[in-house]
Amino acid sequence: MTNAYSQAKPLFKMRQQMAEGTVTTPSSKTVVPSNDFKKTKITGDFISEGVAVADLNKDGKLDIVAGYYWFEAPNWTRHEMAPSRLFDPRKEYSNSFLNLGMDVNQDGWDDVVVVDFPGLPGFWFENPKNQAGQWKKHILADSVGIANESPGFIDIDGDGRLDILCGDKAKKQIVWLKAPSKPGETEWKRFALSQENVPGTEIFSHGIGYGDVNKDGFNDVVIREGWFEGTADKTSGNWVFHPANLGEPCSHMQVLDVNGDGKNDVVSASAHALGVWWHEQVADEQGKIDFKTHLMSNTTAQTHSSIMADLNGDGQKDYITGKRFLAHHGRDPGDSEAPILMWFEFTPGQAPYYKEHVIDNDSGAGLNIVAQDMNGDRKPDVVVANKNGVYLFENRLKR
Ligand SMILES: [Ca+2]
Ligand SMILES: [Ca+2]
Ligand SMILES: [Ca+2]
Ligand SMILES: [Ca+2]
Repeated sequence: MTNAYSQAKPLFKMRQQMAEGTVTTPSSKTVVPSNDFKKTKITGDFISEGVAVADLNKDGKLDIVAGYYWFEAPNWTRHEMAPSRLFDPRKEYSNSFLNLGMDVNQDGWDDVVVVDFPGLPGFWFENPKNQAGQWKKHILADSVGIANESPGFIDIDGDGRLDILCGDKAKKQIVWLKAPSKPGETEWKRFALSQENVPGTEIFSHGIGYGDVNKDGFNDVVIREGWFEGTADKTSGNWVFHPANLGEPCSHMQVLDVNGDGKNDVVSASAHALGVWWHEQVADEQGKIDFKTHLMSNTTAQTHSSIMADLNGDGQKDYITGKRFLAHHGRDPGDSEAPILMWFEFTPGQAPYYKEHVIDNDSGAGLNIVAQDMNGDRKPDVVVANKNGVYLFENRLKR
């Protein structure tokens, strides 16, 4: 699909040399977990590579959702929303790539949004309000085939409701699916940001994000081939594309000012090869926005999801990523290595700009990660689901 694997070879070679002691670089890191997180194995079954949290039975406790299943807090009793099965992590994909918990129809009961295999329409399961039986499945807007492998759950129009930022594989357009905004509404509406036939919209595209690149007050869309300049109108379909080099195929792209120079940079992680990078915003000779890529980490490969959350309570959002365990069933470089879950602590304006911490080395991450307070201590906890199972990590970091 891409030449990501060939691009990754020099990095693997470098790490091999590091292991042999012939090369040392500052990016060489220990992979011993920090013990700052309490791990709970919800299940070792492969049921989903997406995960969500929501209070599905309205008992005041957040439950964990993974695909067609949910696990009831506090004992994580498994329930099925609709008929499904366990999948074989070495042979197949599941029917659930990314998940989101939200009250879609605003009836007071949290529902579950599921992004299916890339290119297929997403759907949501309507909460049956503690009644027995299957959850009703609703297809998301206009059967848009969600092309990008890391669509974003982002509030695009600022109405307080999370929407979905993605590529539409049919029209090859950057679009967003607006969450229903009125109680009782069930339809998600498709709005185009870019024109048709733009980069980053092919099926299996890797890398998309949202943030204000040029600091004009409007968020822009970043893809690895460049950025679409945002305007006040989120329905115009004419956001201008500016080509720029934002590195290799990647998962969710995070827009933040890493080096504290007032210009927003982009952090990305390789979806199927090796590398976590920050792309420093610079100006080229004509004064146009360009990016200079810096390697942050080569601790683990297949970092197929990321999320930002302030884990240590210092007021700065941290970057969380992990290895997509058996991403392609064991055919990728580094697949036999430990499935690591990790976070990066940013200290803008000071060197070093980031510090790497390992949360765990036998879980990894799937296609999306949840960072949310699960136990009421006001610190974000981390929840993941992938071919290795479903895991909760309770945050015990000291402030
Ligand atoms: Ca609902
Ligand atoms: Ca919204
Ligand atoms: Ca902007
Ligand atoms: Ca910067």
